[in-house]
Amino acid sequence: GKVRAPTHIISTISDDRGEEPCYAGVPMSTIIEQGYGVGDVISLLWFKRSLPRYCTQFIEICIMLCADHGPCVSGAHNSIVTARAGKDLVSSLVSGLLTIGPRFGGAIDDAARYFKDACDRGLTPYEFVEGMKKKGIRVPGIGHRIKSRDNRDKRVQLLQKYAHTHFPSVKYMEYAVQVETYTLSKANNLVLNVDGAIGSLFLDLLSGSGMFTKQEIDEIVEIGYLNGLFVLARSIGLIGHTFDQKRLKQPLYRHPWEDVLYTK
Ligand code: Q5B
Repeated sequence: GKVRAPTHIISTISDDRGEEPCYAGVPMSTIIEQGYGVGDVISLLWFKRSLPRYCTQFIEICIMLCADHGPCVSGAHNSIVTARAGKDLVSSLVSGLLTIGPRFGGAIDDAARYFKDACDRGLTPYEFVEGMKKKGIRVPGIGHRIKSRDNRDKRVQLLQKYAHTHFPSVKYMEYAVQVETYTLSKANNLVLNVDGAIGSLFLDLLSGSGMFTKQEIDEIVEIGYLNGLFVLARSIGLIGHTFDQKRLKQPLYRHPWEDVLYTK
């Protein structure tokens, strides 16, 4: 019989060996001719399946809403400083990307993990938030530096409005809103932020679409796919900031002495 040489890599998402590349078995000509969008491509390459249009549109909305949030946020600041140090596009981009983490943009997976666990276990917002406090963990997806009860994040409102109109269920998002109601009773800026909105709504997408088994949802949440949405989206803005600095021929950045507290 045939002897199969051992392979060093297993790959299940794409194949470039035939006449045309395929994403999760779908040929490139179908993707282009059938008018697939970026949301469809993400569905194929990340989730290995075609998702209904309302889901792929939700993914695209997340990408558009998170593409940039001005020059002052951690990621853009790093990219700007790096570009002004004369570094290339990739260096400026990754310097910004490396700030994405538990405090900035990278709280989506943990928000999904904690909201899912708390909601599935039937914890009241009080039990959940106070339990987190006892463990010394800030609730991922809650809190913002500039957004507050009186200055709501429009992105969160847009995501919620879309889900209310198109999702069959918004159980997890409603739980996150109940958590927000409780945290807002503690401090004005403890709003449901964009990470928390995406984390909770993606749980609703996964469980309400009927496209994923319970086991698959648990695996997605455990592995942590969702910060990928912010990383992908914000790359668009970070690249923009890099080009902007180069176009403006900005000099080397040096932080002003007056803005540093020198102390012993
Ligand atoms: N406290 C975001 O903190 C921030 C609490 C909390 C319980 C919380 C903080 C936080 C969880 C991580 C998260 C995503 C660091 C944020 C994003 C994208 C972005 C960014 C942009 C974009 C802000 C003051 C008091 C303290 C704290 C308590 C704060 N957060 N308690 N749960 N979650 N959130 N990140 O304002 O008693 O005085 O010690 O870590 O979801 O990144 O636009 O900038 O698109 O680019 O600096 O929108 O909330 O507040 O650290 O001075 O805390 O509130 O324990 O209490 P702040 P702090 P106490 S969206």
